[in-house]
Amino acid sequence: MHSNHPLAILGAAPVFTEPLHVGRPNIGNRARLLERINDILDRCWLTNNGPYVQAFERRLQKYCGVAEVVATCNGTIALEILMRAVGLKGEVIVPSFTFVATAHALQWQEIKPVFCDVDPITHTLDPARVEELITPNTTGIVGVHLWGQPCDTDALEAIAKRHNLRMIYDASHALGCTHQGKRLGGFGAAEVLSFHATKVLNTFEGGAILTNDRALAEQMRLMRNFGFESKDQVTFLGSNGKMSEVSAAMGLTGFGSLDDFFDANLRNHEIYTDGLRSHPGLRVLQAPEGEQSNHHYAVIEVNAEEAGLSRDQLVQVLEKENVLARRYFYPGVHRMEPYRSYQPQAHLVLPVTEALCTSVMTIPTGQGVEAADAHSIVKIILSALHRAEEVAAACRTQGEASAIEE
Ligand code: T4K
Repeated sequence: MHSNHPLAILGAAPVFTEPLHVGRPNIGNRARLLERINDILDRCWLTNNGPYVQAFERRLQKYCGVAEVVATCNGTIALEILMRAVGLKGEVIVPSFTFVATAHALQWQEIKPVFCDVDPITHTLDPARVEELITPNTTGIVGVHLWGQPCDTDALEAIAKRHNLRMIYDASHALGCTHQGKRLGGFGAAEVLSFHATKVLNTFEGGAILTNDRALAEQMRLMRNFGFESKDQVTFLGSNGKMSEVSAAMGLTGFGSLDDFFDANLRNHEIYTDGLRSHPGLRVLQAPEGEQSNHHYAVIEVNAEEAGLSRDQLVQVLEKENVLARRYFYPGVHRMEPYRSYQPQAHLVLPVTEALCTSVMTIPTGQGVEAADAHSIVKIILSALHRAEEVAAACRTQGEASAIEE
């Protein structure tokens, strides 16, 4: 059946007439959102720790089971504020297999990100490699729960304790994911979430810092608002990291549909897993046994030799069908500027990261992807692999043609 499925890369019409995105925003109950926005306009209170931001913080605090939540205008500023508040300086150990913001938040404050390799199964920091990178200048470790996969918190926190380092997490992908039976958010000194439009729950732009340390939260609240302790009184170096009321209204509205978002992701994840698992050379990333996941990223590892086509060729095939698969997080942060220039040798200690950067793709999921769409995506991938030689030749000629057009 799959072998007969026509393919756009071989000249057929694309399966999808409209592009199917990775990261299409989940929109909750629109009427409820507009009601909230009207209320905000009626109150004429648009930002600066208004009632919607406070309600969103309370909602998040309860949901994640943490003592304190500091909502922010995005995840990157949340990381910057947290890194400064816990006193990171000098060198900080961080994965390179992450979105560039994790490292930029350090470098922006002239802290050197020291790139560490990840575990090939979970794609999170490999504790055995972390310890090798500690120097007298190291002040902390930033773990990333990539794709919502929890870091090995026990091992990382033991290392941090042994070497007197601060341990924080970038949990941007991880809302609703559990670790050791608890929702992520309360591990280490603090954790950061992102509510960017592309995240499972979005506030248009937004983020939050979650912690059980009340004094740290107090300090970060000041830092989020220019350091204002009270009117006219600035007691701290601060920035502007405030979340707006409209963003918080979007977040509260999203919370009302969070289970629907999770259900759509889970359904798509199961279709991808069932459809692709038996093909050699393909691995659909799975959440840890017994834990909950938001399944917000459908992550496929492609072993080109076993599968018959490379990750890049499959991305090309899918793009032709209007399925905009992404090569997250290619080429690896260590191969992006300024890190590539500052640390040209970084790749030498990152063999797993380097391999993942050429083998991982994410395919569309979320509420915008129906079950039938997910089944079609499976069929496209399997058909392409079935006709690998023909497809590889078409990828080559079409790749060359588009290079000439550019
Ligand atoms: N740490 C980690 C581990 C992160 O993944 C991120 C963000 C951060 C920190 C920083 O958090 P924030 O400061 O962003 O809160 C996207 C997002 O912009 C970024 O937030 C996210 N990670 C990253 C994984 O993905 P791009 O460069 O891929 O975005 P873009 O514009 O290509 O959009 C992705 C897809 O989504 C496109 O196919 C179009 C679609 N899309 C996008 C937007 C914004 C829509 O359909 N509608 C939209 O409104 O980075």
